[in-house]
Parts: sequence; structure tokens; C-alpha cells
Amino acid sequence: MSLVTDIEEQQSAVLARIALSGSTAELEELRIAVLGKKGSLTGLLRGMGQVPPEERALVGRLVNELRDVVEAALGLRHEELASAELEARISAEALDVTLPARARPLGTQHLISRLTEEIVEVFRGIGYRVVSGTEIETDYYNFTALNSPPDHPSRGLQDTFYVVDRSGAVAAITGESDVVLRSQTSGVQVHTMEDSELPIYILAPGRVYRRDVADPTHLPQFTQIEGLVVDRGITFGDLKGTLEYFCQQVFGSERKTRFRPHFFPFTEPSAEVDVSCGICGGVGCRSCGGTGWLEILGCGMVDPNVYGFVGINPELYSGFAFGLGVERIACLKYNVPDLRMLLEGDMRFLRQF
Ligand code: 2NL
Repeated sequence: MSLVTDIEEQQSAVLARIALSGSTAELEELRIAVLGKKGSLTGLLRGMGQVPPEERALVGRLVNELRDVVEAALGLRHEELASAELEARISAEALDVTLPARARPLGTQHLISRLTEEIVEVFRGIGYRVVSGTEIETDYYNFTALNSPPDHPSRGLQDTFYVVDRSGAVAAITGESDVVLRSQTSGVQVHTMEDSELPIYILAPGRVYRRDVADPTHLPQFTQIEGLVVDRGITFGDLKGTLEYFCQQVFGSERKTRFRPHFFPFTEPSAEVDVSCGICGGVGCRSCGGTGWLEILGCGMVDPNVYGFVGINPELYSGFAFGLGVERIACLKYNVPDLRMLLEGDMRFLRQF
């Protein structure tokens, strides 16, 4: 019965080696060594021919049992090893989710954008709609249709950026180009008066350009908001009431306003509006130059000549318009001493708002 002993010994030896195998690769080598074509168990089955006939049934059964037991043991051990290997790989490659995140500095809306929206909302609340146009405009829409005479100083090269192409050298020198970087958003209103039905209650916010050297009170580009109303029976009283309401919404209900006569080519009569100084309450201090008042915008009743350019009948309609610089309003509202600080992008300054 040495063959039977041999089979039993093989079984315990193979099971021991399966139990000791340390990796799926090692286990696979072992499987081939036992069950492969030249494997030890395969050899036993091949040797059945030499087994005496009376032992063949017993030996055959033992060998088959051995194969089943070995296969089952291989399967189990493979599962164990494979999952241990997966665990090891996962923990080796693991991300440490407790590490602090890489900081991504998050910006905020710029003070000027926020204040522009705030002002727009005040007027939306009383029925105005917002219109916008292009920053490049023709001389006609920027000046002519606004009743600005051909020799008006604001039209000069000293004050306005003219847009010329490569062959425009002569135009650049003489100011003959009729394309400009808009110096006010009024062109937007002229387009609107040409194109839309009456009445008109609009606000035109946007960037404008003037040939000024930047200093504490001037910027070569700034954000302007112009408003325009054209309806039947509009009076200077409507203009005053509207702008007083606006000032109190933006600066607070305790502030006073005053209207001083002024001149603009596109409005008649025209006025500049002052708001009482928030620092001294109107008695006079350094911020307001001792006057108690701060100038915030220009306005007036739309000049009938402007209606002539856009085909509105001034016998039936009247209206008012106003224009303000958002940067200027921001400086007055938050006591910023220098307009240039609004363009510098210094986060230590901007984060304060
Ligand atoms: C300023 C203040 C102003 C207007 C702008 C305007 C627009 C149309 C018709 C009439 Cl379409 N006027 N805009 C009116 C008054 C003042 O801006 O200081 N400008 C130099």
C-alpha cells in the first residue's frame, strides 16, 4: 500500500505549502507544480496504468479526492492572498485626506462692480432698464448728436482718444478720425432714442475714456453711469426728486442734496448736484474743502437740439439726463483719498470693502 501512503503524504505536503505560500505569484507556481501538465498530481494520475487492478479503484478515488482538496485549498488561499495584496496596494497608494488643502486665494467682486450694481438696482427699483453699447463709438454718437459744437474742447486730441488704423497717422495728428473711445456713455442713449419706443427710462453703465493723466481726482478710464428719461410732461421737479431719492439710497437718508446751476452742451438747464459731507455733517471740514458739500454728478433737462438729432418731437416730449462717475462716488462714500487706489489692484486695500 505504499502508493496510498505516497498519496496521503503528498496531500499533507501540498496543503502545507499552500498554507505557507506568501503571494499569489508563489501560489500560481505551486499550482502549476502540482496540477500543471508536468505536475506531481498529474504524474500520479498518469501512473494509474501501473497500479494493480485490485487497487485501482481505491487509488483512483484517493487521487481524485486529493485533486479536489488541493483545488479547494488553492482557491481559498488565492482569495486570502489576493485581498491582502489589494489591501497593501491601497494603503501604499493612499491619499492622506487629513493633509491641509492647498490654498487657492479666492477673489471678490471689485468695489466698483459692486457699487455699479448697487446704483443700477436703485434705479431698476423705480422702473429704469439697463442698456449697454460699445466702448468704441463714432464721433457722431459721442459728440455731434449730443449737441456738442465741432470746436468744443472735449472733442480735441487733448481730451479724447481717437481710434485710427495703420494708415491713420494724419488723422491721429489732426483729429480727423471719426472713431473714438467713448468719453461718456451718452452714445448708448442716442442709439436708444433712435431705436426704441417712447417713453424711455434707461440707465447706461459702462467704461469711458478721457485723456487725463491719473492723479488723486482724475483717471484716464472710469466707470460712468448715465441715466435718461424721455416722457410726456417731465419737469425739472422730476429730475430733482429722482436724484434726491438716489442720493439718499446710496449715501443714507440723513444726507442733504443741493443743485447748482451749470452748463453742459446736451442739457438746458443744467446743474451739478452736491451731497452734504458725511464727515462734518455739512459744517465744513478738510474732506469737503471747508464747504460742507461734495460734488457727485451732473444733470439737466435734455436740450431740444438733441431731440432734433433723434427725431423726437420736443413739443410732445421732455426729459432729463444725468451722468456720474462710479469711482468718484466710491471715494466719497468710503472716504478713499485717491481715485488711483481703485485701479491698482492692491488686495490689502480692496479687501476692506
Ligand atoms: C457730466 C455729467 C451728464 C448727461 C450727462 C445726457 C445724455 C443724453 C442727453 C442729455 Cl442722451 N444728456 N447725459 C447729461 C448731463 C450730465 O454727465 O459731468 N458730464 C460731463
